[in-house]
Amino acid sequence: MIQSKIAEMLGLKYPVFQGGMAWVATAELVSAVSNAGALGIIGSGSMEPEILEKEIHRTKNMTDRPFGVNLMLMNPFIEDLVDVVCKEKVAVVTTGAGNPGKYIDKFKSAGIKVFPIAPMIALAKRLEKLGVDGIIAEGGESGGHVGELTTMVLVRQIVKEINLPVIAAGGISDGRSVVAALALGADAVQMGTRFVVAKETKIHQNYKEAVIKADCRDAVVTGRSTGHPVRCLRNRLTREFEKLEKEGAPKEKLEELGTGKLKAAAVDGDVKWGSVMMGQTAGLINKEQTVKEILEEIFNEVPEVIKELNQRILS
Ligand code: TUI
Repeated sequence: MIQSKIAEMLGLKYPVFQGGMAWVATAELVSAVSNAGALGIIGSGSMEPEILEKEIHRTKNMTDRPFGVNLMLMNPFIEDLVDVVCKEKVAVVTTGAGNPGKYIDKFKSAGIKVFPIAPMIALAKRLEKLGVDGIIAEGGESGGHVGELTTMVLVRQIVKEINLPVIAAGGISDGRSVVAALALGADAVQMGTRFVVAKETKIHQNYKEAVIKADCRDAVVTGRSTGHPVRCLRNRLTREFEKLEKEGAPKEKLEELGTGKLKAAAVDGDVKWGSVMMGQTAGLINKEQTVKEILEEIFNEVPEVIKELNQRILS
């Protein structure tokens, strides 16, 4: 057992959040993660309110353990999605791709614990003042929409300057990287890419195979010029994107190229022209396992790594 304020607050066996990945984190994965003792989180990034409501109900039918919902703040239905999570009184909300400041009071009134994702210290400081329960410090190694700083620097800075539990995210996939996050002062970790290849994850097999085959350097960032950089597998889509960016194509044209591409990869299995979002840890992940196997493997490794460090330091 690892002492963790967040694990204690939420009644978790493992101090682990599963990243709330759009099209990937549906009731099957979320309930498997929560049932295994970590925190499953529904990815509502692509959902309309009625779909999210249904997904919450499906998850409630598959687990009695707490679970969360990730709200992607650029979702056009965000106001209604906020109302759905408050009505359903989910245990936890995480937010991404924006500042959730104006919704915090609503979440708190509904008794929901709030953990915004912050890719920079300024946002973390603003949110601390609004009474959030912790900060997910997500470094640029992660998949999907990324910030500029690395996990190593961002987590350290947020732990130093914020007086709240910090969840480290980005680049974490095994026992050693969990120990590294704890050494930086994180209270818990969030993992996305490792759960993409979980047996319970209901996405196209091509997507999982792409993660398993990928090298760390295959997960590239495109879209910096649009203000919404995204890390995903280098493929025909990213090459076309890079070409258009170099030519100085207008933002609208670039956004048009990206539209619907995550669904194309996750649902239709189009790993050539789809947006196969994955973090750099894809290069370290090489097999499909159940959620239980993933968590057990990681947390069997943690004490071994700490023992090894103790031996090196004391000898
Ligand atoms: O949100 C994510 N990862 C995502 S969202 C997503 S869907 C998408 N698809 C295409 C283009 C863009 C998004 C896929 N992956 N991670 C959390 C995260 N949040 N990363 C970065 C941020 C972030 C960025 C700016 C959070 C806050 C923020 O604040 C700006 C402000 O207004 O202060």
